[in-house]
Amino acid sequence: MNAGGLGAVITSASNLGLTEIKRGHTVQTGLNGGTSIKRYYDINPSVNTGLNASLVFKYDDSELNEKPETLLRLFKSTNSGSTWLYQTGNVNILANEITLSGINSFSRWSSDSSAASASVKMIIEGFYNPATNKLNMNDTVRAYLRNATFPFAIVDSAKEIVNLNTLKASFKFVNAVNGNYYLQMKHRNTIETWSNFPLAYNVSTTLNHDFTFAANQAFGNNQINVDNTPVSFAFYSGDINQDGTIDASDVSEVDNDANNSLSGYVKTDVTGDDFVDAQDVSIVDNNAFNSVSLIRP
Ligand SMILES: [Ca+2]
Ligand SMILES: [Ca+2]
Ligand SMILES: [Ca+2]
Ligand SMILES: [Ca+2]
Repeated sequence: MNAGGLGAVITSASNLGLTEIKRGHTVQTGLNGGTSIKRYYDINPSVNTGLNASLVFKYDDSELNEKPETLLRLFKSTNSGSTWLYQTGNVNILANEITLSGINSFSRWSSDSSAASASVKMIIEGFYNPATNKLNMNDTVRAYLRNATFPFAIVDSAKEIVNLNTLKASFKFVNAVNGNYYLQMKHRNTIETWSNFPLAYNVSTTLNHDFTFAANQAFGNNQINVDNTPVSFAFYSGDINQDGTIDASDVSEVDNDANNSLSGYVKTDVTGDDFVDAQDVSIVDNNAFNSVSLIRP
């Protein structure tokens, strides 16, 4: 049901009865401490319990209110916007819609991405251009929150894009409670890298960690100096098979792909130019020569 084409599409096996949907464009406040995009819906079904419904919340790019679109999630308020509850949801930034299922009741719904759980600044060695201080491409990175004590169990994880200009990725964690956690970072062809210490994490604020300004921002100082203006350190590139060490087996994979002039989005492209050649081999070779390996608590 997309009543009146308003852009709140509800599907439910239950009969919601007569349902009133109103769309508003006033920015809502207090969503996990932040503000909303410029759209909300008041959804009031006659029957409003045990619905097990799904909602497709549509929006327009002009309504983003400067929120990073990939982090949009749904929030609901049962008191007309005084307080808000986080509801998760999956955003499709091309279709401009956020989808959530398993909804048992409706009320006022809106969306916010201001609640970044962690903003992490990092450099991927091979992708970095010291002349421009930028990465050669945006790429996917994964962040994990891990317990501060042995066996350092994974508490939460999130996947995001590191921006080639800002060198930052903003992650949204949904499971972790307040506490101190190691931040563990993974990328398709770098050595897994951990934060120097367990970091204080609070669900209502954004954890900021900058790996780049000193080697010792990473556990075991496990970073390489890639620039002196500004002084910058990066995650080591070249763990192609992601086994925690850069060695002859990684070199051999890159070597093979370089011989075949492989192109496109491939893990053996450690420079991020979508091409595998001698430049990629040289970086991996160098790190293999230095026996670069994962260092973790
Ligand atoms: Ca969009
Ligand atoms: Ca520079
Ligand atoms: Ca390896
Ligand atoms: Ca390359």
